Amino acid sequence: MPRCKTVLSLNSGDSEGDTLIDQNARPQITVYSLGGTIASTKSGGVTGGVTPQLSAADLIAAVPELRDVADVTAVTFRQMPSGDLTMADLVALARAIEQSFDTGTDGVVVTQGTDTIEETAFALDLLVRSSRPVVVTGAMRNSTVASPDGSANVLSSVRVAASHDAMGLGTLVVINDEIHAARFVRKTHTSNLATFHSPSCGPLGWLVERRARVVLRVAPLADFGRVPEGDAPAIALIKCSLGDDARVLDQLASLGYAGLVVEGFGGGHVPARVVASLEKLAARMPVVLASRTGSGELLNETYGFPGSERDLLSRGLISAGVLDGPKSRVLLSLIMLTDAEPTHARALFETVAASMHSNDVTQQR
Ligand code: DAS
Repeated sequence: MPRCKTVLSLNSGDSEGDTLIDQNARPQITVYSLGGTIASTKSGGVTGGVTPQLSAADLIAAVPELRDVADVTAVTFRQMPSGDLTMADLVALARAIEQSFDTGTDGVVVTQGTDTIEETAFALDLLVRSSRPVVVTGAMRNSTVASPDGSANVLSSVRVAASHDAMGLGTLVVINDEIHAARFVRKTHTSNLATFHSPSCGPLGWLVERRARVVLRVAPLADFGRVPEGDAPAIALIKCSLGDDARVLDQLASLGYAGLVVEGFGGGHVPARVVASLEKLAARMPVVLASRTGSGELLNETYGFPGSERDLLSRGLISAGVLDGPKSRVLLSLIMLTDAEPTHARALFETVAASMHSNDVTQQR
């Protein structure tokens, strides 16, 4: 029996049309596990400490309440600390997710290490074209300590992935009973359960009793073409700090980097002494200017001193808009994997970055 019904979409660029979860059918959810703390347990190795070992089936078996929510299919896709994931892993995962949607999955949950969720979730947001829910989750406490949070996060995530209200929100991060948009969420604490925040706008919703509540909706992301499988070109991410002359900038091209994201001070400022290096680099590769503050939109037209946002943008740097440095790097990596021509990369980056805060329905997928 088909679990989803296909309906004509008024504003989707997706030739297959949008799909709606059939609210009368039992939801079909696929859980992909990638490793991380949520999958970690004692290794018995010589170094001690926990390592990722639990499979997707193990994670699902630990949550009997899932039987009341959905039919769940478990897929162990990778088994590693999240810092070892690559862009190629994420492109492959996005393909697998799209295939599972094609064969009747209503929603997807990805479990992984929390360290890089803010990047992986945003990559999936850019890569997966379906409007069906994709939810990324993890855990801050592994299964060997008191009150591990993995099971509760899996249950909440499956509830969100099975929710009609989560359709069309892009990839979400569900953790600690909150629902966050991939484009805004950040890990903000090394160990606290409430580590995930969306500093620019707050969460889109929350879990209460057995329900997923979505109270805010994000603008649809602009499409930048189909990303091919393979390794993304090397993109450097450099944070400005007081007194540093950033001499490493002059070595980037010879080291083989194809692009750069620079996290400037405040609204998008760098020391005057590094301006010439950035201008030179921007003439040969895409150079994105983000803010190291981690919240808010890059300024555009306020300051006029050498190294100010006006100065840098006039010298060919690309504004990150509302994206922080790591997310800008994800976007630039995927764009360069799709179309490595620097002028195209610039236009594509600006289009996608602008769509984060646009309500122009013509940009919808
Ligand atoms: N083990 C780390 C990781 O894989 C941390 C975590 O999962 O929370 O990201």
